[in-house]
Amino acid sequence: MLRTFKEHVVRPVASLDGLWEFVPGGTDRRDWTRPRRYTMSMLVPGAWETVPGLENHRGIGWYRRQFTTAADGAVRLVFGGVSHTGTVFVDGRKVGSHYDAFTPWEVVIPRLKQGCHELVVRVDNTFGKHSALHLENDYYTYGGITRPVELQRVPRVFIHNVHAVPRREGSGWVLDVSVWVRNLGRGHSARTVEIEIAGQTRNLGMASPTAKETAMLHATVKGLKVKPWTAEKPHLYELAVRLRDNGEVVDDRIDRVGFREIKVRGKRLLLNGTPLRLRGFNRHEDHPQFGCALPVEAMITDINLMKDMGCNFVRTCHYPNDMRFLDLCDETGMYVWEESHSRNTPFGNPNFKRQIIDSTTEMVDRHFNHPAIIIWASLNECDSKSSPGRKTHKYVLELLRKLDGSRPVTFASNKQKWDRCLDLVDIVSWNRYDAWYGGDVSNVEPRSREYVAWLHGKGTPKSTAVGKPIIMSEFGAGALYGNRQTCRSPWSEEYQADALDEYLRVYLHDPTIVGTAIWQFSDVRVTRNWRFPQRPRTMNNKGIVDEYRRPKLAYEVVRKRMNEAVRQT
Ligand code: ADA
Repeated sequence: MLRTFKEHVVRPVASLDGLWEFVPGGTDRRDWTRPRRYTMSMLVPGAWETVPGLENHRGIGWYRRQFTTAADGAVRLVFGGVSHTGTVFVDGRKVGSHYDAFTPWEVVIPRLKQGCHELVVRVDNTFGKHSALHLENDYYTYGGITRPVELQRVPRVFIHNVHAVPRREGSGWVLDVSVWVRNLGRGHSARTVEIEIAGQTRNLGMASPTAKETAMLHATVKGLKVKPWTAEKPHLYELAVRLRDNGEVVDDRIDRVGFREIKVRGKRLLLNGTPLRLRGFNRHEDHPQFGCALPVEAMITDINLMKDMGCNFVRTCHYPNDMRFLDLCDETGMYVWEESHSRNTPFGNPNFKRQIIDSTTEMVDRHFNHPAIIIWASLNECDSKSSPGRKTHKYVLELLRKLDGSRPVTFASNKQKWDRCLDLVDIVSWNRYDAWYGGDVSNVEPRSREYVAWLHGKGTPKSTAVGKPIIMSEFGAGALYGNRQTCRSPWSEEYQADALDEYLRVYLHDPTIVGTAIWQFSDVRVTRNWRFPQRPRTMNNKGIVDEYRRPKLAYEVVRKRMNEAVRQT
């Protein structure tokens, strides 16, 4: 299942998860020779690196399975994520493809005969000029159909997507609802759009998309008697959208709404009008037993561990996450900073602009309704120093605001006082390693004071961000699990604990720092030969837990500091 709940009651949906036939292809992405034999089976969702012999396979993989349709008509195949490029063939005919592992995508086949069909997916996780976002990096690009797959039967006119924006109005709440209705037919069609939420059913009016077009219907639902959504009390309401044709319900889409409003006011972040302070982690989707394809059982373990340490916040570094993880954040109450796929990404690749726009658009379009997402971001540690770099930051941040004006936007910067883009964001976010790269624990406080004063100082050339809230979006230190040293030297668990203790002592009690995101939750695999050859174990070892989620000494330090901060709010 794509979600932790059923998105459809009326629309027939079948999960295509399970064992598919599989055969690894070569490493040459230009080779499109269809395999004659499939020699293995591969779990979907899953990463092929978890299969012995394929741990380092950077190339092509071919997947195949059958599916059956109960009647002639249109089908919609939905992929939660394919890493990193998927090309889909049905009965030998190419029907769609998609680049980037981290956003859901779909293939709609307007007419398919009733009966059994062959589905083949060619997966490519190679690096090169074709891939501007997936590249040698300080995390690993796995290979496979790494998130769930669904087969849906849709009528000629069906619900393509639904967005819902909760807004406070007076003492109550209203809901701005947008419904996109797609028409696969050759003629004009009109359908009634009805919604049901919090015990109220409303007719939103008629959507009448012309042939092969999509029409959007917008309405505001007022007078809702609901409880607000917060991390402490995550009240969720089911939103059912139904399409009626002459009174008969012909399609539906179910999502959830959390009534919460996130605003920036001066140096503060406000949730439902109350100052909000974020305490949490950067978390990669990575696990030695699952690659990036963590099952929900592993996802909820990560959330429970973060909550156990007193955290209420997670940054999906550096890409959009699995919708089921976001659902769990909605349900358990975790604030999320979600960002489109980029980490120190060079802008010079000719494919970059198209690919970052797609990743950003798909992220917002598909993850729009998650109340847990309170911040949109992109372009982690990219070029925010040069004029061309500023142009890129400008169009990406403006795109985020155009797609969704209801959430603040930011990017995580490591350009310190050379940054030329701080005027473009709602929140200033800094990645700082004052106790690690070129420094030690004693650097943390003086550097933090210096930068906060610089940002809010008068007259500094870059003080265009005066008066904006600050999130310390990354800070940390490396420690090898089990490396215990009374001399407390770097890479020991003791040093990491000392560093985190000082970071949190300084950051959690600075009123202008509204959020902290430790780098990082767990140790993760990185790409071999990445430019930091000194990554021990070819892993990023700054996790507070190791890759198997075994706590390092810093775990207790984080828990103590975070809970101290909770007591003081
Ligand atoms: C950067 C980057 C992270 C990670 C971190 C580190 O801040 O954003 O992805 O590489 O450095 O561990 O050095």
